[in-house]
Amino acid sequence: MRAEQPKAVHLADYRVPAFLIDHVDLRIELFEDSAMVHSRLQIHRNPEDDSGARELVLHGEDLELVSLMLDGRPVEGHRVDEGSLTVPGVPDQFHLDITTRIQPQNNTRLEGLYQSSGMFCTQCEPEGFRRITYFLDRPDVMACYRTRIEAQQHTYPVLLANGNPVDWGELGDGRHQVTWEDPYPKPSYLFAMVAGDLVEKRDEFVTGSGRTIDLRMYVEARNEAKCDHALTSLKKAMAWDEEVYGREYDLDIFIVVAVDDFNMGAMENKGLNIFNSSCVLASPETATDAAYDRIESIVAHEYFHNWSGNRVTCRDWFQLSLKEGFTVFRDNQFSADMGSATVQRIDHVNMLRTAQFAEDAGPMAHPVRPDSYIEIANFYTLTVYEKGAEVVRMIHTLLGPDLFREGSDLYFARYDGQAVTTDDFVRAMEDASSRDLTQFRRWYEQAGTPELRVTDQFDADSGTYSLTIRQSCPPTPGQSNKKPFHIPVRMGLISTSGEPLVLDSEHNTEAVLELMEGEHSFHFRGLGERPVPSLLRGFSAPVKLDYPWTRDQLMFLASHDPDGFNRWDAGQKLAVDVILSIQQGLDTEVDPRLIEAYRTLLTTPGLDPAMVARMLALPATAWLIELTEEADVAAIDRARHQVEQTLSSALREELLQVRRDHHPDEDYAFEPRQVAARSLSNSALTMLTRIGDDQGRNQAVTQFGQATNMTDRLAALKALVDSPFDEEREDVLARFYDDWQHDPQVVEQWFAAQSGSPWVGDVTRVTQLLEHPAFDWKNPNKVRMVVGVFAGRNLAHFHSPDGRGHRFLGEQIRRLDSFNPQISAQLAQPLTRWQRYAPHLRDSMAGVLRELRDLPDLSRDLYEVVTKSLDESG
Ligand code: B3K
Ligand code: ZN
Repeated sequence: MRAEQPKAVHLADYRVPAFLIDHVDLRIELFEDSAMVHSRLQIHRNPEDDSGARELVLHGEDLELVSLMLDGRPVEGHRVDEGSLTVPGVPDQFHLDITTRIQPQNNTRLEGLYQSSGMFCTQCEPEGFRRITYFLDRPDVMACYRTRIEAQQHTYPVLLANGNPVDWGELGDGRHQVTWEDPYPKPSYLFAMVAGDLVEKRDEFVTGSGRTIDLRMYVEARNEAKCDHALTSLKKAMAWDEEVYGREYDLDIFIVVAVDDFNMGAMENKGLNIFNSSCVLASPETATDAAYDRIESIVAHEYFHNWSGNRVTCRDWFQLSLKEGFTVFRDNQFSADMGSATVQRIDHVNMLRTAQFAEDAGPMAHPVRPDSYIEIANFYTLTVYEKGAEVVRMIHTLLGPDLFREGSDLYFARYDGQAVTTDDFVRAMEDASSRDLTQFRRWYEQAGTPELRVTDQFDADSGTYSLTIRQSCPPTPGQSNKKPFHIPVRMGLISTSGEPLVLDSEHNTEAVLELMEGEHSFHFRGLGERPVPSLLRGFSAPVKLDYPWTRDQLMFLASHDPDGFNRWDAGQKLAVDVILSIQQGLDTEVDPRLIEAYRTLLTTPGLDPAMVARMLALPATAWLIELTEEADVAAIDRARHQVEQTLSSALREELLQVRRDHHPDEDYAFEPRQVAARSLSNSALTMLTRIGDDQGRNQAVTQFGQATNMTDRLAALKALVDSPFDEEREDVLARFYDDWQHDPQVVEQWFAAQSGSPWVGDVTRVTQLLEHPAFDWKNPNKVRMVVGVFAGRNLAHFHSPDGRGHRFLGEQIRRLDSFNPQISAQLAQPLTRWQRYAPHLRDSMAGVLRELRDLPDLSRDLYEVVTKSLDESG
């Protein structure tokens, strides 16, 4: 057990800062064994603070204080504690000169300034700047930065920081300097610098007002051919943000840097976005369609932060969703506009429902705007990001696109250059639309996924159809009673012949019902027959919806609902029902209606192949677990497997036909038509190899050998790995590694193909992967691809009844916690929902959590996850 229990920080304790910093002048000297950071701060007392503080308290962690001067004179009586530097008796306005020594070379936490593949880079959000120098490291302290970087010219020819370069030159001794100035005030978490031997790729973008922006990407020389897609995505995002939100870029230069060792996907530092290599580098030979898609949306996400996050930022970290929820919503809208909006929505909701709902029902559940935290790094969660985005989407649904745009214009105009709250965002939306969102604010305050129970009645005499909707929300930690939410339910009614029915006197066939109370009834008149309801179209609210559709009705909706998302959802509901009925012993065979529904899907001409591929995919095991009490993972997995095998065998001919009809043999392009065809064709291939089909095997082997792009090559590899063809499996795995061992992003995929494999990814195989020469404990991507994928996606092996999978994860978390606590805390996430599982799994998961809790040197990050999961932190 840790000697000292870390303390929680509470939103209710927020106070304005006692001091503000107007200007920061940094001189950073980089050496091989350390870095010297000279910081000159221009500080004044905050007129809004009434605490009368006489001391200045700056944040700082793991710093060596070398010198401290106030207005040019050495400071006396200052105190250095763990986490802070206190300067007593300061005047109302002064300069502070601070020199600290840090050791980026030994920084394994990857927070602050660190080294990755021989280059220096930074990650300051949320609290990394305090690991570079002493500072008021909180987002409501916004300053203008001038940054001078000095280093050996030969080893570090490229020196970058935020803003525009204003001065550069040689310093003697083979050293040089570049000075950057950022004219926009920003919080310290947006500070960034990079130094390295990098190649530059240039492009440009002309803004709506006619300014030419210099776009630059800096990567290691070996990655030079992998920059085009990110630059293209960036230009699309810049044009889109002007068109849809009226937001133009504000500096003359926009820089993107790729770094191999990075704790998350990317970071929106002002003018200098830093990316995890796997989220920015792509070429057709090395990256899949899924990676192209992810890169496009992450590049856009980070770019969009320039307004939603940087120009208008968060007052404190409880407001994180102010920038993240809004920016995820914006990148979702962008992706929808770049390809198929329905497919994009399906993929997004699938993830939300599987993973965010689980978080919201577990011991770490927290509101979109949390009330307290022990370690803020643990709150970059699906709730803050994805549910936060759904909350913004609901505002968009309630206001409609035009008023929403007026609201966002008002928000940016009113709060430009300020650090504000989610409440300010909602107020701007209210003021622009004259709508009252008082009750709607509960979405930010109450955790948990609301549940809607829907019943209906049809009165044939009057032709009136009535829907009654009751809402409730289960208790979550610290919140036992929930008040009703304001919920928009988009819906329609369909006649038995498949026609959309008119709902009102204005002849609308779709409506948004607004729920405000615990129970509501809605009446639709003038109907000749009982309709089939299509509810929660496009997933208009992040809720669970319960309506007793029959299997026949679901089949009907899967082919007739005018809403594409609901067609997919009806198919999923049908498949869930079939799988869980088998698992619970209510059925022994697969319902032939499911097979026929799939056959129709595969043989109906003119359907979007991407949509067909989504509809063919059975509900994920994780989602089935979510829908089951006391989940017996092995039993769920067996039932799912039975359904998968039955469908694939029954549809063999149709699947082979799909392979003939849908495989593009033109040069690779990342464009919706080709992506859709590849996704359907490769889904068919996987289904064929899973049942041990010889033709499937031959096609997979040929495709593996002849593919000219990574989408097809990796699909063939995975199809063979997850198949009964032992010989081919090991052969293609060995060949793939031989061919691609020089490319870390491809090797990551090779690891994941095994650690995530339901066929071979058991603890023995995953342990071997950890010992593989290409595995590197210090590289978060490798750790995530082996340990994270095993525990997060390979559920049958992770939850093996003997508890080996759980113990394996515990060991790796323990090992990682000593040098990268953000990653160890992230990896612990699959253990947190132990209470949902069958008793034997529950005990073994809780056992691992207890062992972690009892470690003497547990990090604060992991401490919070483990104690909250065991419900002990109070
Ligand atoms: N804002 C960063 C996330 C930082 C996470 C720090 N642990 C990336 C993003 O959401 O755009
Ligand atoms: Zn973000």
